[in-house]
Amino acid sequence: MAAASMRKLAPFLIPALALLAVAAARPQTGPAAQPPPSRNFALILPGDGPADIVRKAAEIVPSGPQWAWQQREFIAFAHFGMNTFTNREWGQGTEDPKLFNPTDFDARQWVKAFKDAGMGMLILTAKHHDGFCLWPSRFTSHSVKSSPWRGGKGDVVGDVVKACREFGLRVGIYLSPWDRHEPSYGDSPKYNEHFRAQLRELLTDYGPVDEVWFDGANGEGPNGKRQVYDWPSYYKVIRELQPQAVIFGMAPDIRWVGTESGYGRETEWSVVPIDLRGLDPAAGGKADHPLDAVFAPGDLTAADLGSREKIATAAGLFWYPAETDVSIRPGWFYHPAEDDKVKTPEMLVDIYYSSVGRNSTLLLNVPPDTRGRINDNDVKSLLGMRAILDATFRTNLAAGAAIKATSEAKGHGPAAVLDGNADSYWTAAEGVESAALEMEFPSERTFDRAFLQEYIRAGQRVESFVLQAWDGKAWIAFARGTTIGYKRLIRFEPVTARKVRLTIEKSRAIPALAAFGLYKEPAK
Ligand code: FUL
Repeated sequence: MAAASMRKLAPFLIPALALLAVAAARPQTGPAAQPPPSRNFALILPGDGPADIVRKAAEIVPSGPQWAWQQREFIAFAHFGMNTFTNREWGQGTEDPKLFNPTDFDARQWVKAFKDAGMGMLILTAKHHDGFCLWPSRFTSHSVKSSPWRGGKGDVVGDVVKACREFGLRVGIYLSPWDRHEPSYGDSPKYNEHFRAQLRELLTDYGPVDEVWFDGANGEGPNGKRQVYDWPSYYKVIRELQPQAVIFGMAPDIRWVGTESGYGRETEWSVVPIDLRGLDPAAGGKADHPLDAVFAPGDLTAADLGSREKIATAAGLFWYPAETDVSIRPGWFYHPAEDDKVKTPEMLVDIYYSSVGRNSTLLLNVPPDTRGRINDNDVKSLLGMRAILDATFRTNLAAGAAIKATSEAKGHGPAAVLDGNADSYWTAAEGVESAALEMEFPSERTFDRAFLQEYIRAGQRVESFVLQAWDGKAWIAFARGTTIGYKRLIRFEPVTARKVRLTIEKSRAIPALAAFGLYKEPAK
């Protein structure tokens, strides 16, 4: 839909950039002598050849907030608002606030279901495109305070935040820039001011907010209102008030995966091109958020965003990991006619493997109904999904194996991938980019799922790998893959073996793996 295509963001394949003072000032002693700076971006200089660019890509690491976000893995999305009561997906902005009247609102019921499903955060649509606010904003009357719900004294954002704190979920806020109600929309400076004020309100009054979701959707059409969003000024408010938060979408922290299907790419790079030509050389790229000033949206729907070919002509590179948003139902908002179209536990598990298992996070939308509760069908599917995942990943069948590596760096032996500690990692010796890990179990094991994890705080590096089992005479390949990143999950037909070998065939730098696992999904 138009909404989705508007969210497209960016690799910017703009060739070579002018020499920046900051970059020129970098020591020329080479990578071995000088540890690379830990940054989530890199400048490509005119003299950089393909090998320099690949090395630079491999040295880029997530920022602190990006790393925290990545570990959240599975996030709940709740589309709730005026559309819930008008049975629509996009409201006009002219709806009477009196229509908003949940009959049995219970945020605890939603959050408990999300918690039980294993989600660690909830992102709520505080304001969707119709402009109706789920909190009693001081900057508009088009909100819960003009509704009959709780006599105009209710606050959905407040209740949801309270329930999240009680159940230990983090909080995220979706605030639609496109606002079809707000009269100042289209008068750019005035609306920017209004939008910042609303952001400020939400990020001040409700405690910690860990993700702000900026949708690029806009359905104004050629004759509609023209609003020029002042994105950098929005980022500034967020950085100031919630420095630990990441910004999704129209911002340089977290990118849209490129579809709303729940399926990410087989090959998913967290490092992609960015045009850094506008970076302030005086700030030396050392300002807290140097990318905020230069980021511009582009197309994120391409099949390949970060391969060697894609980065070869980049003017800069940055860590820009993917979030996969999808709804448990066909629509984003609740519609009674979709009660029997809720995705089954098996469909959700397939989506999990295809998003979380492909170096992305999964943002699963579960929309509350007109009661202000999550329908039983959705709760059942969520719990069914959790039960399958828990049963599958309960026991790592590779744990306890005797493990050796064809190459290892001092202090980073291969046992690190089986120790259950994501902070320890195996890495090959300097200069060795292809290496293998061989595991021998005390007895034969049968498995049909594999889990691999790179130590991404050293960068994303692996480009291809293969898994083989020893059949008594030869090594037989049973699975292969391209990128790993934060998490790679692979499904295959059951394999029974005592010895398994993981070979990293191609990598952008020495491979660094934090974890490896083999699992068996129980029969139904
Ligand atoms: C789109 C919006 O237009 C939809 O209504 C929904 O909020 C989805 C997550 O993003 O761009």
